[in-house]
Amino acid sequence: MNKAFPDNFLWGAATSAYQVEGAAYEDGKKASQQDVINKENYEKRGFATADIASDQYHHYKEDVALMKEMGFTAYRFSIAWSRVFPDGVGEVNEAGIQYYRNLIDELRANGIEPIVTLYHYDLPWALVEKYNGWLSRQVVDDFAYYARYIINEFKDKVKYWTTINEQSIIVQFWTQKCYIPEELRGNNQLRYQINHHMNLAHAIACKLVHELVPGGLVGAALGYAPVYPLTSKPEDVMAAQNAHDLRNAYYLDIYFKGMYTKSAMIYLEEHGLAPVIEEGDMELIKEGYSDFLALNYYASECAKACPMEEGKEIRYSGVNWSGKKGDMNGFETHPGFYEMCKNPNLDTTDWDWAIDPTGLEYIFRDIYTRYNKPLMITENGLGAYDTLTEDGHIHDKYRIAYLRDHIKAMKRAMDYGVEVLAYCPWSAVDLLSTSNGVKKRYGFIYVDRTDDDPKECARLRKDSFYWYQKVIQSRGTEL
Ligand code: BGP
Repeated sequence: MNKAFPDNFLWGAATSAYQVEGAAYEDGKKASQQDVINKENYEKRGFATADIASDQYHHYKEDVALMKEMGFTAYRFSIAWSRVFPDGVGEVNEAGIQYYRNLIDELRANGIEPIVTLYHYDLPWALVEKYNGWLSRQVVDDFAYYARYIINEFKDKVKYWTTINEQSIIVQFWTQKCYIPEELRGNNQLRYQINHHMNLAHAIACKLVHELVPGGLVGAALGYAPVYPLTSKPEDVMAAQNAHDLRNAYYLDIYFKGMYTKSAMIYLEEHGLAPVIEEGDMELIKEGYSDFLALNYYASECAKACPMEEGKEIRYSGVNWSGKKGDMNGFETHPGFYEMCKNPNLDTTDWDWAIDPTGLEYIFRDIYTRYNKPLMITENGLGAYDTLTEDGHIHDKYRIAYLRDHIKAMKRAMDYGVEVLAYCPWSAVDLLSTSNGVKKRYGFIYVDRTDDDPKECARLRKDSFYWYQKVIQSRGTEL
């Protein structure tokens, strides 16, 4: 028998607006950049669009009832900026904001704490058309306008706020997470410029929560992977340190120290990649301090030394588009600094993500020791192909095994003193993957649709649904 989790520990799961809601053009909502990007993905690769996704817009009551049945005490979701402000700024769309009022009221009526993310990749398309979205500094003011409205609207109903989802992943996979015009895609400095604009937006949102929400708590939701050295050779260990500085510390130091990690910034400056920072920016970033850090943890990473060599160039992470193990097309490389590589010690998912529960314990211990702030999990999960049996079951024992091992790892970190507020794995219901359509599934609740055919999006309980229900009921003693 495992030791019980604290009484007030929040158990739930996560989703994001464009991946789950659908109703992309309904009740006054206009396109977000994800509606456009996913339409292109559909045309190019046959993955579902975001038009219907899991249709949570029409199924939210049913979904909340299922969450309640599982015993959730929290639900982490995001607000679609373009549902509330279809043009990014200006007039509020009454029907759009009403949807979130209804959802939040429904959650609270069922004893489920809303954990709201302000921004999860889905910038209003109007702002991309107007000024290329996050590439322009103007977006910071427009985000402030949107964030102030939302935070003010829900200040009495939402205690936990996360600002921007996964800045680190946006830098790596910028054309998937942001709409970047073809002609700018060769300019890698813009990745870090976008990130700088997001740092400002994040800081503004933190300040707004502190100003407007009585007792409110705020932090970023960071996509985070520990970086292990491929071998114990000192040059590989140093490369892993370099990778950690540029991929992890570069974000954490902003959130908790209000500064850019020096080594990473010097590397970026030397390669013409550093963002332009204006007067007053760093002061603003310092003022927008975080109360906690939300972590999205799926996998660990591995790095090795990368000596400067003729013809070796800077490149960023590849993607496994096919869902066949081994199809990952390339690793991030910074000659003279580090090169990411496969960890030979770990098994992977079908999409080549290393499965590593110990990595979760490791990052919790490491981050807590460095920054001493409470942590929460806002994503963690296994993307897998599920099979719906003829009699309507989904036997996802692989998902149960993954989640069980990660919950155990989280508990070990807590037993060593790490303060953890919540566990919200990815995802509550099956949804549209950011890069692999709907056949890569994560949910406790199965959504009956395919990439080609949305059908009725009927909901079915997977085996993991019943398993998680028991975990919550027993406060983690029955895993
Ligand atoms: C995170 C994102 C989520 C999510 C998840 C799984 O990076 O915050 O939006 O989708 O990863 O990734 P994918 O959908 O690519 O499998």
